[in-house]
Amino acid sequence: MNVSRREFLKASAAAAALSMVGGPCLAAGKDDGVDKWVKGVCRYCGTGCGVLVGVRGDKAVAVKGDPNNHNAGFLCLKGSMLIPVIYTPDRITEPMIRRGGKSSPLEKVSWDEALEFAAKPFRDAAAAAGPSAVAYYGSGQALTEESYLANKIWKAGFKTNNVDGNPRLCMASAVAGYLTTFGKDEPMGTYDDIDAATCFFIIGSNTSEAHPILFRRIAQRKENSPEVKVIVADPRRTNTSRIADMHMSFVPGTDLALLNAMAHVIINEEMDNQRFYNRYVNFVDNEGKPTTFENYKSFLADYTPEKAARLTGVPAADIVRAAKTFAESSASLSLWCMGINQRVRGVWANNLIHNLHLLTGQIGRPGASPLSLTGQPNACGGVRDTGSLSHLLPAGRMVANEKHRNEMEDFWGVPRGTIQPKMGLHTVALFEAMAKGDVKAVFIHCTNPAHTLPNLNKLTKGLETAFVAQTECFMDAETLKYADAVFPAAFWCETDGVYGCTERRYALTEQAIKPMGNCRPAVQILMDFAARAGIDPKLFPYKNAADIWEEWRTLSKGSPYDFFGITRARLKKESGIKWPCPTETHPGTRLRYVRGEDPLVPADHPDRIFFYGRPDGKANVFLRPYAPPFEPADKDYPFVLTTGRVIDHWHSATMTGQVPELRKAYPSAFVEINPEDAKKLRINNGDPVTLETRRDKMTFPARVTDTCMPGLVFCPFFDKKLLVNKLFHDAVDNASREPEYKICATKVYKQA
Ligand SMILES: Nc1nc2c(c(=O)[nH]1)N[C@H]1C(S)=C(S)[C@@H](COP(=O)(O)OP(=O)(O)OC[C@H]3O[C@@H](n4cnc5c(=O)[nH]c(N)nc54)[C@H](O)[C@@H]3O)O[C@H]1N2
Ligand SMILES: Nc1nc2c(c(=O)[nH]1)N[C@H]1C(S)=C(S)[C@@H](COP(=O)(O)OP(=O)(O)OC[C@H]3O[C@@H](n4cnc5c(=O)[nH]c(N)nc54)[C@H](O)[C@@H]3O)O[C@H]1N2
Ligand code: SF4
Ligand SMILES: [Mo]
Repeated sequence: MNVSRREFLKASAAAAALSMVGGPCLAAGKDDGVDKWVKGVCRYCGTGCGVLVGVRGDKAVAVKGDPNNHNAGFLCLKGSMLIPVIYTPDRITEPMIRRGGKSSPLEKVSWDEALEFAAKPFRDAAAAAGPSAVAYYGSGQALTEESYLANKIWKAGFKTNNVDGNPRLCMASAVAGYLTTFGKDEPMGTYDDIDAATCFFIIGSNTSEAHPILFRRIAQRKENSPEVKVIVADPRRTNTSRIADMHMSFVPGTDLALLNAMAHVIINEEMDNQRFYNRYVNFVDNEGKPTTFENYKSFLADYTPEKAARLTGVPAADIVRAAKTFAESSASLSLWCMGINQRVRGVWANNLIHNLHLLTGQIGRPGASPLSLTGQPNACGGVRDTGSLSHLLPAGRMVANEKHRNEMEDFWGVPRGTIQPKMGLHTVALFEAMAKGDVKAVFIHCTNPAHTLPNLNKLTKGLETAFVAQTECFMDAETLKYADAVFPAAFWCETDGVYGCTERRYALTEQAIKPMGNCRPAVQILMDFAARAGIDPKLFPYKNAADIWEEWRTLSKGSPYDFFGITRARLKKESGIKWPCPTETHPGTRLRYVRGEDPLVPADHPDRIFFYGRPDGKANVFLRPYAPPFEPADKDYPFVLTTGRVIDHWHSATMTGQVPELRKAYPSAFVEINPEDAKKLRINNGDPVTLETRRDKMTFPARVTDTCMPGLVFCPFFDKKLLVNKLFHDAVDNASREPEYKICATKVYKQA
């Protein structure tokens, strides 16, 4: 591959322009060649765009943006090219097993044989070594009904809390950030805030490539209202910064100091909102113990803009300007994603963003909100809300809380004491336990860990050692190499279920076509598997996903996640509803925690805002110091390697890689390197460049571009021929247990 900088810029501009293509993007035929349009949600990102799937005969032939959903009919390129993904010859359509162990070939077998072959090792492991010898590893791309069901089967059926999934690699720090600051997970704002904000603070999010349709809305807001300011804080000068009034580039990991310095400026320049925080905020130290505003102020004395400038590389004047813009705008909206979450101090970074809003009162008004962007289409609805992680239970409950366990046991009709009081294994610990033989059998659903876990050379040992039952749709998935039993899952519009996106919005994807070949909906697979694994079928008396939704909706009633009013019938008619939504006539909630907006705040509550997640109704401002990343650059490994996404590929590219147009846009991984560094190392565009870390080394084609500052290199992780995750350590945040995919130290040299 040999891309010149000009060609690259041209290609990215074209991609960006294409992602703004609106209206119908038919994959085949015209509107009039379609028998019916079936309502759904895009398969890909947490933007959660509404789609209409055009069906002719028994085939899906087209997809277009739903004009009645928040995306107003627009789709990005990936979303508009979903049809060829369904019909790729790479689809898995039959169950498969490996009879002779991991090195034997996958053989096609009947459903009965595959289910029995997979269930036996789970039965045996649980009988021999106890419930903690089995596990479920799920996904923020699974449908809500699937995750809710799996969580129930494992936690109440197998009696193990070893239920985790890829949201641990993604949203765990945001979850813990909302929990520690506000007492409950999930944002208070919605996409409507974009149309009201006058300052956007985008930090650690490449919105233009990872949430293109939201980026379109932000860009439009700015174009229509020139007074709107956009601040982008990202070590890389990504496409997102092209609409920015101000781009702050810093050494990865140092943004904790940047955020504290912004708070310092806000207080010292008297731009804080004392009336707001005196009423709605508790100041707490790093351990969460009460402290005072005065202590907070003296803690911040250490974070002068000048000091922060030396650490971060952002000029002090820029830090001051960013703080002023944020504090003084009529409505400031923060948007962040993996640049903040995938860090050993990801939770702290989340808390520090919340701090800025709580200090200035930029919260609880249209346009003023800390709005964490969710990565996957159903990480919020499917995993966070249903509590399908090793420390959670449904609707904001915690495994460690006896009252919460008892509530779930009573609701599920299992004896008190069934749900284990000990948290299960988080993702990295789970794969370590599999390697040690402590977890002997794992059920993997809708995720591709052999490609996307950190420190792959180490963590794939878990997949080599444990029995792996897996649902998949595409032969391209790397994890299949380790699977002992493979269940062909119905894909996207071949089945039905609910997704919950960034803004607490639940929306239904209706079944548009029959599952291909012998594929089955995952809820069916999970129930058939569990019955054979010896789980009492009374736990899952459902005919279909709609029955599961009905149970889950009922369970939410009266909880802080109340969406009892969101029936399937409503979801069929309406294009998504935002919870809380306690009754069938409630329109859904735009501003959570706000009196007169959020139905869970009593109408006669004395205060306008009520953070009901915490007992005293107040939010926490934390004193969180700067702390360095796990593996900063040093003299032996002098560069920082960061990883992330490109607009046209979805994670491991098992889906986007099936579409020739998307594949051609990014045929292979590459390494972005600054022109200054390239010159010193005599690297030209397209030259083979080796990255060598403490784990492994690998050679990528070079892209010489000033997207990265000197000393920083970037690789996308979509390419299974160049698994960049082999280079990464697996250090995690000690509160959220989310890995630090954004920072490791590396050598960089031209391959002779
Ligand atoms: N096209 C596409 N879109 C997607 C996905 C996809 O695979 N492809 N995946 C979806 C998912 S699951 C997710 S989680 C989201 C992710 O969406 P994003 O988080 O927006 O995407 P990333 O490319 O992972 O990283 C975002 C930015 O973090 C910056 N960064 C690196 N280090 C630091 C740091 O120390 N501090 C700060 N502040 N920033 C830093 C990087 O330079 C990068 O620009 O995208 C979703 N959307
Ligand atoms: N280096 C690096 N690594 C990262 C990240 C990073 O920023 N940098 N980000 C992390 C983040 S935020 C995330 S979310 C993870 C994502 O990591 P993964 O979830 O492992 O990645 P995907 O490629 O989305 O895997 C989804 C799998 O499900 C399959 N699939 C698709 N549709 C269906 C379906 O309907 N049913 C079933 N059963 N299977 C289906 C796909 O073929 C694919 O194999 O990656 C993490 N890894
Ligand atoms: S922005 Fe996200 S949800 Fe919307 S069409 Fe693109 S990939 Fe799909
Ligand atoms: Mo993610």
